[in-house]
Amino acid sequence: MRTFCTLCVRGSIVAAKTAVPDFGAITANPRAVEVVQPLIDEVRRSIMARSVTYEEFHEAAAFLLDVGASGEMPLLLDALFEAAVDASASRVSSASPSAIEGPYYVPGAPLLEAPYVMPQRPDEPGERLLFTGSVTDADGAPVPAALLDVWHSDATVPGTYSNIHGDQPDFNLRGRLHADDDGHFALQTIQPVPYTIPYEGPTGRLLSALGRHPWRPAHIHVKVSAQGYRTLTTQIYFTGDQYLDSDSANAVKDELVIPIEPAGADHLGTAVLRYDFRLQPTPSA
Ligand code: MBD
Ligand code: FE
Repeated sequence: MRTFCTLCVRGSIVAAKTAVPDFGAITANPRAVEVVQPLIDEVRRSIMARSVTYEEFHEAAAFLLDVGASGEMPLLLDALFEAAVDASASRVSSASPSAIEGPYYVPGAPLLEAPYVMPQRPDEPGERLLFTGSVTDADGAPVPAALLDVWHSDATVPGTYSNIHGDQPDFNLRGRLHADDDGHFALQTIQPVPYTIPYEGPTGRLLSALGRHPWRPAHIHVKVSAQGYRTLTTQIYFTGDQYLDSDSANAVKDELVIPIEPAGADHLGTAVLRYDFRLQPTPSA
C-alpha cells in the first residue's frame, strides 16, 4: 500500500486535484449528534458486551450489502422501524389512529367515479366486501372533499400487491375515491388475506434468525387527505385474523382491528367493513 501521502512527490507538495475542505471548520449536525451518535455508541457497547467476532462482523457487512443489492432496504426499514416512527409521530393527534404506510404504496391510483368499485380482474378471487364509513373532523362534522386513497393485496394466499409482485394488472385493487358531501363513502372491493413479506431475501432471513415468521395480518391501507387537514395514513385489520398478535411489521393497533359484518339481506349479500376516519386540522400558520 502506498496511499499515505498522495500530495507528496519526493518530498515536494504537488497541487491537489480538488480543493480539500477545511476540516477544522466542520459544524456538527446537532440532530445527528442527538440521534445517531447514541445509536453508534449502543452498537459498540453491544459488540463488546456480546463478544462479537470478526466472522460475525463480516456477516453483518455481507447482510447489509445483500439488503442493498436486493432492493429490500425500504422493506427492512418499514418492517423493523416504521411502527416506532408512526408511534412517535402520532403521539399528539386528534385524528383517528394512524398506521405505517409500508413499502407498497404507489401514487397515482385510478380516480374512481361513484358508485365506487375497486379496479379488479373479471375473475378477481376473494370474498366481496363493502368498505364503508365516513370522514369527519374531531367534532364529527363532515370534511369537505375528503379523498381516500385505498390499496390492498389480493386474496390469493399469501396476498400480493399489484405494481409490486408481477401477475396482476397495474393498479389492480388500488383506487382513489371522494367522500360525499355528508362525509360518507362506500367502496365495493374484495377482502384481502394475510400477506407474507418476502421471506427468501435478507429481510425474511433476518426475521427468521430472530425466530419471527414473515406474515402480516390481512389489512386495507388507506390515506385520507383533504385541504386544511393532515393526511392520515392508516390500515384497517380484521377481527379474528390469526396474525394480529405476531405481525412481522409490529404495526397492529387494537383500535384498527374491526369486525367484518357478515353478508346479510340489508347489504345485498356483501360483507361490510365500517370505519369512520377522523382528521386533524393542519396547524394554522
Ligand atoms: C406490507 O404490505 C406492509 O403493509 C408492510 C408494513 C410491510 C410489508 C408489506
Ligand atoms: Fe400492506
